[in-house]
Amino acid sequence: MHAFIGLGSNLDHPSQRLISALWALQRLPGLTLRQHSRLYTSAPVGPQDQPDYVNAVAAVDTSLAPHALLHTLQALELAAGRQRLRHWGERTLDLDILLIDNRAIDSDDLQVPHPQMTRRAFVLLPLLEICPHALLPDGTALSSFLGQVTEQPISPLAELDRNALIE
Ligand code: PH2
Ligand code: MG
Ligand code: MG
Repeated sequence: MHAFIGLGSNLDHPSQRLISALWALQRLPGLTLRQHSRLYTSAPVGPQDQPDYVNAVAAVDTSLAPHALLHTLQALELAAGRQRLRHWGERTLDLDILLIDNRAIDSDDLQVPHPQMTRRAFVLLPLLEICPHALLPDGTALSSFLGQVTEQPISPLAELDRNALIE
């Protein structure tokens, strides 16, 4: 199974959080980190009285079933001291499953593709950086949504080269 995972943080050294999370993904049994985007910084979507975010997207191969992958990512969020302070609010680490192969999953705790992904520059830009021709399960090119997120400012951070952490 091939999956894309969105990473985000805006608390407690966000860039370091994301780099640590990429290392943690790399070490997970049953999962291989194939690619990761650069780190991007962007203004918060949602409440504006919170710090800017750092975001990235990782491409992984995994033998974990979708819900096992979800629970594994939730365990990594908890290990990073994750607290959900408020909806769309600040967090130390957010790991979202964006795409899994060309599957559509709609269960109570897991929706794939991620329902918000086509509306968020901080997901689309890093994902398209590592996979410019990525498609939704219905065949729509993700690049076709770029025009709708141009008002969301986002810029790559210089410190981390693409795939710097791939072994
Ligand atoms: N995550 C949120 C709410 N708002 N804004 C940006 N720029 N990046 C995020 O990752 C983000 C957000 C809650 O998950
Ligand atoms: Mg999340
Ligand atoms: Mg999220």
